[in-house]
Amino acid sequence: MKTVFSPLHAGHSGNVELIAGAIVPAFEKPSRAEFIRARVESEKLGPILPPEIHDLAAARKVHASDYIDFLPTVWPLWEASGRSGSAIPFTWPTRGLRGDVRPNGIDALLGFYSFDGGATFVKGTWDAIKSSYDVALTAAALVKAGEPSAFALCRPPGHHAGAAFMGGYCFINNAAVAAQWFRDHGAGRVSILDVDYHHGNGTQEIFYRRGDVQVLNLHGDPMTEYPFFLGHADERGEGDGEGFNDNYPMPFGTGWDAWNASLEDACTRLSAYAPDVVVVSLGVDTFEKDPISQFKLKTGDYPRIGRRIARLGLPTLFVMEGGYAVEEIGINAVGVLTGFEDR
Ligand code: OKP
Ligand code: ZN
Repeated sequence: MKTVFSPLHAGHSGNVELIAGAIVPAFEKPSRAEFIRARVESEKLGPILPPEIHDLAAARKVHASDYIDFLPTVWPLWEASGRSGSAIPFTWPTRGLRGDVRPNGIDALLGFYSFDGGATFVKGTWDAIKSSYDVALTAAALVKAGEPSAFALCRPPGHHAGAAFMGGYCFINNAAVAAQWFRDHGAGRVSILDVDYHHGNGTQEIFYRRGDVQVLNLHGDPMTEYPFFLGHADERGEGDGEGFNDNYPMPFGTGWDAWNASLEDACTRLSAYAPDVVVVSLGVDTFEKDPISQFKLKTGDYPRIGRRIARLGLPTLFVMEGGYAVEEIGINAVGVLTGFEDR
């Protein structure tokens, strides 16, 4: 399997986040991608290719154009206002406030275009976002050209980013961009299978009213887990999208047997939908030792996930999302991919 990877992710570094009442270095950090890249090499998964550079047209097909225009301006606006450190949103237009009026100034705009304080900018962040997008599109093109599968080693991740908002370490929704790109290049139907520990609220929002992209999500129950405000089982899609969104919320402590039962059900629904291509939002924060997650999957479970996905018998694009047990995420992510290849 070919991997697409860009070293530009590394400029998105030194960010901080607010967690449990403390400001700490962000868990989403460059070493994550480096551990995965190193494991791709040591396991001889296949060649590692640089991304082709794309314009932002494909991003504008799933995101609001004004949101995409905003992202590269964040750091310049932040610096122009005399700031340093990390640019972090802190005020949101929640219930009772005006979410329909776009205000001025960097603090207002950061809040207007986010749902939490988890997507933060440093100087190299936009170049990293853009490289992650280029990685996803380049890997998608490999699958369209006939590769049975490809691995987009994206960083930063994407599945929390919605049509017009960032959050949860995510800016451009790489999996959604890729799914839309497949639709625009000959695929009649696309399925997105999101196995990250956290609900892919952005992906769900983007496709919620569409029947041409099926979205299946396995994740920690939002009653107790981030992102808290989406990801319940009764969210089944609306209008043309009714019946094409499926959520599998699971409790803290979920291990392989229960998780696998959800995967099996999702795969059954996916096969019934009979898409032309599958996009896997590949998070490995379901791992028992993940520092911010509460599932109990073990290293040996990840190849089994890959094998089950391979049994779908469909062209498959893997798009990297989360996973924070830094030492092991390379082993677990690449374990899914070698499992897919049954080796
Ligand atoms: C991204 B992905 C906020 C703390 C909450 C956010 C987790 C984002 C996970 N500062 N943590 O789905 O792995
Ligand atoms: Zn996650």
